[in-house]
Amino acid sequence: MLAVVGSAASLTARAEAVAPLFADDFESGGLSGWTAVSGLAVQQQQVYAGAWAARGTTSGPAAYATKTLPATQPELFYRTRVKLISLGGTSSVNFMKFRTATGTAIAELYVTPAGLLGYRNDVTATSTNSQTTVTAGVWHEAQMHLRVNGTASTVEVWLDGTRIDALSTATASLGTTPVGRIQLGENVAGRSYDFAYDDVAADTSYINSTPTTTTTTTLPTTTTEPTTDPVLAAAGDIACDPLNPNFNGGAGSGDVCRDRLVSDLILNDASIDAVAALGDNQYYCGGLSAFQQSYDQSWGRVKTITHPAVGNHEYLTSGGTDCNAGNAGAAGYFTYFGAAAGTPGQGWYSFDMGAWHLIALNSNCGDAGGCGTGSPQETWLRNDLASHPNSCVLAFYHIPLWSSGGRAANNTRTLVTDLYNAGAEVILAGHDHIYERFAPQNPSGMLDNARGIREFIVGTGGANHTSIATVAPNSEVRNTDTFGVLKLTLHPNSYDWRFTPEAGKTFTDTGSQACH
Ligand SMILES: [Ca+2]
Repeated sequence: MLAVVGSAASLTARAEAVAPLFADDFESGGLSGWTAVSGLAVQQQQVYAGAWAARGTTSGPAAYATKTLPATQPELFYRTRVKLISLGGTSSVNFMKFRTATGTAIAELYVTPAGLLGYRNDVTATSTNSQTTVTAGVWHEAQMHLRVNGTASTVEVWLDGTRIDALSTATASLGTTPVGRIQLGENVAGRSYDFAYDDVAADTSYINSTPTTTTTTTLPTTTTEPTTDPVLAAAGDIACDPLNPNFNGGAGSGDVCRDRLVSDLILNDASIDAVAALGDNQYYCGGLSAFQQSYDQSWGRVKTITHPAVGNHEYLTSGGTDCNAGNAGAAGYFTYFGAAAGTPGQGWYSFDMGAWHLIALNSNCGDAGGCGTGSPQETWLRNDLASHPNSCVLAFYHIPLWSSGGRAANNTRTLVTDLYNAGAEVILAGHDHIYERFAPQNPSGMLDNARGIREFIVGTGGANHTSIATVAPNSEVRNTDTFGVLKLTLHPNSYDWRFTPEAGKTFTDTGSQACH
């Protein structure tokens, strides 16, 4: 079955990756693609691909070229193949550099005399060396990503497809002037080296080492071809209280208490690597005995790969099985999930899957000690984001900031702002027992296809369904009658989503989108 592309934004992102802002493989036999050239030359002796490559060979004069981009870019990825034929002297040699439209240096990648890869922030005049060696005599692929955003600017560096964490940060100070020019080679005279360059490209998204040669025709297969990238399955609002009249020994009845049916989906799908339980995992109050009698018999069968978030029901202390003062602080939840739920009592923690960073948050803000600026959770989140500059970030928690189901709440807006500022891609929530997909939005709920976060509500874990109250702005897809899980395939620089319905239902929702 062909997948449906989810939005115009994903089309745009893919198209840009195919037709970059700028590319030069030097097969023209010259440097006519460049705006200004000083000392750099094309030649045929040291070539990565084709018949020509650029080369800077010098024992003194500078050897570089600059390209003025068609438009300034607050965010830019810049890739080159580079070969160190020789490197002499005692100074580092810069080989790729970002400048503003007026020529002011922003940041650059260099090789030290010892052959280590480093990056210089030209705005703050600070240099950082990695322990990564750029081996001489072989072609490498270097890529650098800048997002100019004041003190929350992003720098990411990859060598041969591996991100160099020592040179990557989400809290760089790169000023506020966007990138207007890129430079290939070293502009400072008095240095001695011989570097070759090929396959130069600049774009607004990660530049793959094997560029796709077709555009939209490749999109349908993106979500269906075999992949080894990790798959997360998520839903919330899951297991009925054992006292529920529809519990039926865990099998449920009609359209209620069908958490076993949903967990069968996960058990029978070998592609799923991890599960996110999005809160209200156990009704009516998440008492430990309720977890053991109900959740543990259904979703508990995949507990070893489950990452839970805590919901509002888990904090209740009356109204259901094992609900009493002893359940204060969501005691049953934290006891049942143990270390998988993070530090007992907090409800927030993070982990990595593949290239992605995933963050569980506690949207029961009163119980969490607040969700506002400077609260323990918000402080932790900002620090966690700063120390994990992954290009792709997902957060999940229970109570949504946006919903058409009537249960949205503003309490997480500061947390969402932190996520947005860090360039996060996806939020998963529950609370309304519906499925809903939103277009990418900024924290104010405005459409933002460039930097926005896409929220999914997946309150379809089996407990029961609720209805649509008022369709919210930027809501793209809604369903109120199908249990199931949202599967997210976490590619290194993009994700695919697919809602997988309970047996006997047909509703689905699929798409793909690049990370910011
Ligand atoms: Ca070439």
